[in-house]
Amino acid sequence: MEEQMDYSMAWLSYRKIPWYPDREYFRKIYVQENEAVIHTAAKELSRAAEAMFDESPQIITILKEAPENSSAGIYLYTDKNGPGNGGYHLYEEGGRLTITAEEPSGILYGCFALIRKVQRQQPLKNLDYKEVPDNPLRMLNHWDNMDGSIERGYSGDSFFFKNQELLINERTADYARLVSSIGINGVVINNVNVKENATKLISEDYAEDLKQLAMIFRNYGISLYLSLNFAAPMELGGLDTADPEAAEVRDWWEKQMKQVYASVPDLGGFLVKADSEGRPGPFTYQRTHAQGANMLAKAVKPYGGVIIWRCFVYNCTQDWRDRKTDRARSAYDSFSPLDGQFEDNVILQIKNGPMDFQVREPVSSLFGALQRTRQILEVQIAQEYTGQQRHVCYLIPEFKEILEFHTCCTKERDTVADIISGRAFPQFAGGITAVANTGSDTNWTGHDLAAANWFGFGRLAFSTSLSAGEIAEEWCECTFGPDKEITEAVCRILMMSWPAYEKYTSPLGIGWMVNPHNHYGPNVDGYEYDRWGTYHRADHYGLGVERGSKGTGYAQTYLEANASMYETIEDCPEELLLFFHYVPYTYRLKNGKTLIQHIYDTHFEGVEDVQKMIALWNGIRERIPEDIFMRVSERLEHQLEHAKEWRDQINTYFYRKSFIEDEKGRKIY
Ligand code: GCV
Repeated sequence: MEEQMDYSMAWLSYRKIPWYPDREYFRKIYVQENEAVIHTAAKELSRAAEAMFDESPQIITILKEAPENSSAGIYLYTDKNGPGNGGYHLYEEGGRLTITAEEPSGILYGCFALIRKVQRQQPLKNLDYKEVPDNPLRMLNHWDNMDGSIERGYSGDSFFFKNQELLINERTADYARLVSSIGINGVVINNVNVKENATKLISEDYAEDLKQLAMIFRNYGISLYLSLNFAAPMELGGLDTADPEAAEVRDWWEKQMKQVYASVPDLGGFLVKADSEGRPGPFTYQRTHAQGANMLAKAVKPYGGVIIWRCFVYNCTQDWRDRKTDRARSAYDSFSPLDGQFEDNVILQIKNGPMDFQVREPVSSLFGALQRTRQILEVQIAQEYTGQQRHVCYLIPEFKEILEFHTCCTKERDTVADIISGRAFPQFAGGITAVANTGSDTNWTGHDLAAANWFGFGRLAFSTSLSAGEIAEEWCECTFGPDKEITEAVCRILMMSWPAYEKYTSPLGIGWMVNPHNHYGPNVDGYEYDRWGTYHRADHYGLGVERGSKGTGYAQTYLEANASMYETIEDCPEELLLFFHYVPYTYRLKNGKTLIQHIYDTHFEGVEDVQKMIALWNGIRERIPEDIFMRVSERLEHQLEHAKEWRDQINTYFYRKSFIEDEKGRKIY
């Protein structure tokens, strides 16, 4: 590698650009007065210019827009006719680079877009580029606990909490820089499982810290959100009920919210996991989710806050013998009857699939079923079930498929992206969130290539029409510089990684087959006789869960034509075959292979794909900083061994169940 660099700022680790013809613009930055976020933007531009070409721009305050005949430089100002909702217009004309937007946050995003172009050494002359975010809310959900641990965290400890205190330091500011650079505008800092001290985050005890944190976020256009304990009136307030219809409970929340918003007037709102996996909720009082959410929504409404209510609700004490109860149905059954009953500041947060972030799931049937309710799509970049940031698994192609899924809820504009953005039902816009994959590791994400998921999620949330390949390239060039060989190799690794992971783990949408609790590594029957509703139902003849009308009926929760498509085995997309149907091992897939042969073949192929990824990575050894090269290499080696373990356990399991030989006579144990 040509230079010693500090990579601790991920894609914002600016490298020197020895010769860049367009550096001229960066001598002067004209900034509109009185806008903190615009000043942040100018600061970011100078930081980048200093790091990349030793240019220290002069920052000049202007009253409003650029005066006629003004000199060369970069001009940042709001314009009521500019793109709104965080959008921006970035253009070059006569030696002046201008970024205008209706809102200051738009200017900030425009500056980061400009920085990305410089990092990629793209020409700026005659540039004319507009971008408006597709999703109003672009959020990260951290599952950080106040003792410093992170639920499903794979890159060190929390940088938000330690020993029951909030941590506010340089890393907080670095985090704000990183996430705003990719367009994130809302961050939930604590775990949705709100217990013990986290319940007190809304009390006076943490008011001062939250105020400080919110200020750091605010300067970067980010709103702070907290996860809430539905039973706080009891656990914190000493009441003997948390019944949402009880007057004393309502009063308690109103008082509490008044106090919280007095310290952080622009607090975005609250995320609530209720009646799920042991967390308290309205069911205890025979109230509905709508009653629970609306009560909280009324308490935050005077301050412009929102209540984000999770739909991850299911029976986690199921009997594995019971074939009627279907966890997949649960969110739909609980929430679709409540469509239209929520206050306008309630947003339902729906996991992408009906189960739980498996490598392959159908899109949740709640998307499409809900037509009078605001919705947020929840995905997970913390790789809980996709290799835990020890395997490379670039998830943006998966998120693209989810966003592009046609729910059939309207004639046009019926995709998940259309619904959450508000294009399908304009009154009911929401957004997208990801369970975050960051921690205290110097490189933020443990696996250096996992940063592509972090970056990619933000970029995709902002512009859902970007392709996974474009995002991968952008991330790669911002991180490693515009080096063709690196970009080609790394992008190939990224783009083949999700399909590879899918090949060597559980087949055709059935999911699970992991070790219980830690969710890492193969264990085909790990969840088969357990209470979690996560079964594969394999026997001597076949496997899969019958979810058509002769089974649990989950397929029928989709709108037509999707319901028929999933119902009919011949029409069901093959990657989801075992999710929707029990299928004999001898069933022939469209390519003529039997199901069992498909299982064997994909498992061998998955391992070969990891070998190819290793070869690609080794091929760029000289061009990648040594420490990054080594970190990724070690993980790839582990991934290879682990993929073999997956391959052998899965193949052996199904060979022993079916007694059917591999046509190619490979080693199965
Ligand atoms: C935060 C899964 C995870 C839990 C997580 C839960 C949720 O069950 O394994 O760790 O809890 O999802 O999304 O609430």
